[in-house]
Amino acid sequence: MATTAAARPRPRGGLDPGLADKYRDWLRQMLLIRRFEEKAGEAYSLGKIGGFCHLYIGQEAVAVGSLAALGDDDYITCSYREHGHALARGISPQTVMAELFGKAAGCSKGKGGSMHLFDASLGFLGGHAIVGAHIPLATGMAFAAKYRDTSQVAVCYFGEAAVNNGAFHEALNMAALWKLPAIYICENNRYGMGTALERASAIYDISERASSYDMANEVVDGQDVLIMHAAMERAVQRARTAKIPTLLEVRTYRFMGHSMSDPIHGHYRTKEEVEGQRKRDPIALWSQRLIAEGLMDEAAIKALDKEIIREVEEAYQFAEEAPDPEPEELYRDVYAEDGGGRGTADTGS
Ligand SMILES: Cc1ncc(C[n+]2csc(CCOP(=O)(O)OP(=O)(O)O)c2C)c(N)n1
Ligand SMILES: [Mg+2]
Repeated sequence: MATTAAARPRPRGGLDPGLADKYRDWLRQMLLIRRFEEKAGEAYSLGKIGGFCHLYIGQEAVAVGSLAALGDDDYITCSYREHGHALARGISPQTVMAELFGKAAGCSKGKGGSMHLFDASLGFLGGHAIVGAHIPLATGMAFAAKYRDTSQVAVCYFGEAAVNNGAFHEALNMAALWKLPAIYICENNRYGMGTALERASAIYDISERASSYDMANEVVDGQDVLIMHAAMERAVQRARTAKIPTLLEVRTYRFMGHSMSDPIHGHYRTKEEVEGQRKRDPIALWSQRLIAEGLMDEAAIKALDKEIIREVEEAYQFAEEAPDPEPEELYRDVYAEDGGGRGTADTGS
């Protein structure tokens, strides 16, 4: 019988050489997110992007490590800081950039913008701007999967400020009670806008909140893509086979301001703190690991980076030249017109 990647024994403390391509791809994806975000930040400063724009720089290993453990049919829902998740899920840089520019070729037809990226064909069901409001939606997606008796799982990404929102508790209670295949990923980057976690939450360890619902939980180092991936594989296994939910508290850090209109540290954190955290840059950590394990060398990483910068440049050009949506587009997608598409209930009509 062939040995699966998950079952193959790994050398102690080392990476599995049989997964070298996958490991290199994680670096490619993290670099793509980083370069894309830098370009988006530049475009925002030039006035090419309207509305809000929240960068994910510093948190790349969370989206890349976790999404790599999912299957094509699974559901994903995110907060407004979701460019990285969209790219890691496979929405093209062109259509994400075009969406930020409000163009018709954007993944939400230019009507969603930075905070509402969407691609139902990939199970990517937003991009949500209201803090915590998408957590019950993910619970509903997990319920749908169980009700239809599929093996899908529903994954929900949100920030640590969302756990003080009633919707979080209602959604987790239901998921635990009904044993739903849901994975709640709290990206704890320590701040909700400019409010430190300890100023807003009565307890520091967010993972402990799962105990209220007798839910499986883990604290995960979100700067290490391999650790993130392993924790997510365990959560996916629990959801798919045992049909039980998990709360992952992922400790990470945002290197930029809350949104493009905010300074990097402001009054709520010091320059020294940000500089200290930058020493655990997930891309640098993973690059060093690949070099140490002999899976890549510096020249190969530089070449990969160059290729990605070119790819992002092309996405930018594409978005610049793409046409605006037609005015009639305003009236489309307001109400569902039929029961087609993945995840839409069969109304029997
Ligand atoms: C219900 C609600 N209240 C307030 C806001 C304003 N707001 C936008 S982002 C944010 C902070 C959220 O922080 P966190 O959940 O930790 O996510 P992060 O921005 O750190 O990724 C707030 C309060 C909102 N969008 N929705
Ligand atoms: Mg936060």
